[in-house]
Amino acid sequence: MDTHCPYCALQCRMRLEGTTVEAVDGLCVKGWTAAELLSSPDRLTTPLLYGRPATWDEALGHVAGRLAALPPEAVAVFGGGGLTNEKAYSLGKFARVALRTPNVDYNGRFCMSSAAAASLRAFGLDRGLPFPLADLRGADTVLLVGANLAETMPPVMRHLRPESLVVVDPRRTPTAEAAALHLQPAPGTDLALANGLLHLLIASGGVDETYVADRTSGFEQVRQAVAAYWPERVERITGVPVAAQREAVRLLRRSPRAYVLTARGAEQHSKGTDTVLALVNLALALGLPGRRGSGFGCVTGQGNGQGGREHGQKADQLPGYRSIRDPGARAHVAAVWGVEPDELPGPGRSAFELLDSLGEPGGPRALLLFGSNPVVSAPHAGRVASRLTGLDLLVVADFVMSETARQADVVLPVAQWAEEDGTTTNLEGRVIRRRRALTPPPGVRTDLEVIADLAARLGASGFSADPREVFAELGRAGAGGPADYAGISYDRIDAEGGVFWPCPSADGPGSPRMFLDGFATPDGRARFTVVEHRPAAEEPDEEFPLYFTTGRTLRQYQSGAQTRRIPALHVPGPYVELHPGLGFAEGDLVRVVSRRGEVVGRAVPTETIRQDTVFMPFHWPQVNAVTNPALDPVSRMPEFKVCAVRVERVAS
Ligand SMILES: Nc1nc2c(c(=O)[nH]1)N[C@H]1C(S)=C(S)[C@@H](COP(=O)(O)OP(=O)(O)OC[C@H]3O[C@@H](n4cnc5c(=O)[nH]c(N)nc54)[C@H](O)[C@@H]3O)O[C@H]1N2
Ligand SMILES: Nc1nc2c(c(=O)[nH]1)N[C@H]1C(S)=C(S)[C@@H](COP(=O)(O)OP(=O)(O)OC[C@H]3O[C@@H](n4cnc5c(=O)[nH]c(N)nc54)[C@H](O)[C@@H]3O)O[C@H]1N2
Ligand SMILES: [Mo]
Repeated sequence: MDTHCPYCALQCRMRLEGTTVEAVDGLCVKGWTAAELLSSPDRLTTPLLYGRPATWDEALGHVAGRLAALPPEAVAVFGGGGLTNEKAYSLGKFARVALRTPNVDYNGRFCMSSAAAASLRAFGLDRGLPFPLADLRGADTVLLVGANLAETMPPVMRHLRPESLVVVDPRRTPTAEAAALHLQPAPGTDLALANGLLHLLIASGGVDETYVADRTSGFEQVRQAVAAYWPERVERITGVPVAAQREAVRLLRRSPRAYVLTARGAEQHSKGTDTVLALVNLALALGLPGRRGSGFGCVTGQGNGQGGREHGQKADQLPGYRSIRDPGARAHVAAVWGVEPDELPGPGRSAFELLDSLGEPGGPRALLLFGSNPVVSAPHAGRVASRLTGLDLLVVADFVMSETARQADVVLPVAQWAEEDGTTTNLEGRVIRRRRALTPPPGVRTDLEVIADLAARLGASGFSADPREVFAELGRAGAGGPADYAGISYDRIDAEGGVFWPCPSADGPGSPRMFLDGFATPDGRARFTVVEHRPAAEEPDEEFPLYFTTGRTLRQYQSGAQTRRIPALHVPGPYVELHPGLGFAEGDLVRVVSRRGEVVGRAVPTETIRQDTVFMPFHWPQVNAVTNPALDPVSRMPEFKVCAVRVERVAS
């Protein structure tokens, strides 16, 4: 059976023979071992009600009874970017129609919201990569800002020619190691660096003036603003030497075909949206977006990180990537759902704000959680864990006992990727099929079955558990919106090997390359935006003298709920990458302390990191005890990538 890997947004094709994985075109070690969790002894197969095994009828009856007794605003739903399009759509509809609550958001807020906000502002539309991934192969230069693709999406590396790569990362990662040029700024200073590169580009006469005049607006103000980012000042802010700044601009200037790409290193900041906009400014001045063979893009993260942000599991969104504030969108979607537009709730709280309000006065008293493990992955996780204990009812649907499921009153055992049908939308905007290769173990239900059953118990009709039916409905609900799937069907995906959205008509083509004839803004022009450097919400000081930044390592995935259970992926952790100059030895146990919490880990001294910065992959509990939930004002993205810490030796 041909399907796709359950992990990241690359969604590599794979073939399953029983539970044996065969690669179709190259997989990383996580993909090779993905099927091991299908038959793991850790697998949940029975609903749990306050810790004891229960029947589905008991468990769902209990949940429905408790939910029905609460006012709508007292109930919240939290989803995930790993859920299929069908699940993301059903979950948003369930919140608005069956529960009538505005309180629905998802972990994508932690992932790609800053990039999405910036793309919407600059291009009028957000599709992570507005071009096929394989286009990167033809590039003369790719500026990769805050992305460690050699570990987070290894198969992408075959599309990136080393001599074309310029990597911006506070660590000399395997990706930076493979690059022609590595710029190593202090965490939280990419915005100043981007403004500085634009300053140098302008000074060297490298702006594509024809493109700027024909296809953009707002350049004059940006030209004036970046005049203040002369290279010596940028070196003082970022630590990137003037010569390296000049070299980056030289490489970009002499490249007929170039790309600027961002990922979480640039985006997970309280100024993430502005940082992405600064990089968009640079790309626009070079004339890259919307030109064949060049472009700007954000490398989306989760398995359905793209589709997960389009179908209405976001607090401010209806299906088709429409705003829940837009009266036209409300009327259209309400008609598909068979309700009155006034019955649809308005926008709700963003992910961290939602989690932080749980059990608080005026906040929700019940939470339904599908596809996320926030006890490990949310910022200031200690506070989130204690908010969960203040709830009257916590319901978690998962296939393993995650750290969050452990705190739940009701745990619902659901099917895994290889046991269900559905679609995901990969990082290039290509809608693809996830196919059922195996029957779920007895006692296990699909997420769609759980949602449909609960909706029926709450008296709401029109919730199907059949993925094909849900996909067709999703196409109708999103028709006419920016992410238009109306012309896509399962059969068409099979016939064409995936279809790129927007695809409004069954007879018309999909859209692999966007913006070639114009941007999605009202005047068809891309917008420059004036953005200024500002410090991180928390900068190092005497008490907490080091930058703390977080991210990923090759063999573990996200909160680790899945990959920590696969023996072949074992990584001894948590661990702390730090510079040998700090005086710790390999294997020392160290405590990383911030104003919010602390975590103990194994020291891994390495020359590849800046001396003022320590790094931890976040795949283990407690790492997020340390991080800062300062939010970006536009995207509400938390500042996972920078806060201030001190590091102490733990007496062994
Ligand atoms: N192995 C593995 N692969 C994954 C995942 C996983 O958990 N494990 N998760 C998937 C998901 S959901 C996502 S979102 C993607 C994420 O993919 P990436 O964005 O590539 O991953 P991260 O490691 O979070 O961050 C990338 C780099 O940002 C750097 N960084 C930290 N602070 C800054 C800064 O201020 N500026 C700059 N320029 N860089 C900084 C870090 O050193 C790190 O090397 O990966 C996907 N793939
Ligand atoms: N410090 C720090 N924290 C971070 C980040 C960082 O860089 N640094 N990155 C952030 C980012 S980019 C992300 S995406 C988040 C991710 O963090 P989480 O939202 O916690 O994501 P996962 O660990 O993938 O959690 C998914 C959970 O749902 C289960 N699951 C998987 N698929 C399904 C499904 O189809 N249905 C159901 N019901 N359950 C399913 C899994 O078993 C697992 O328990 O973490 C964020 N947290
Ligand atoms: Mo992510």
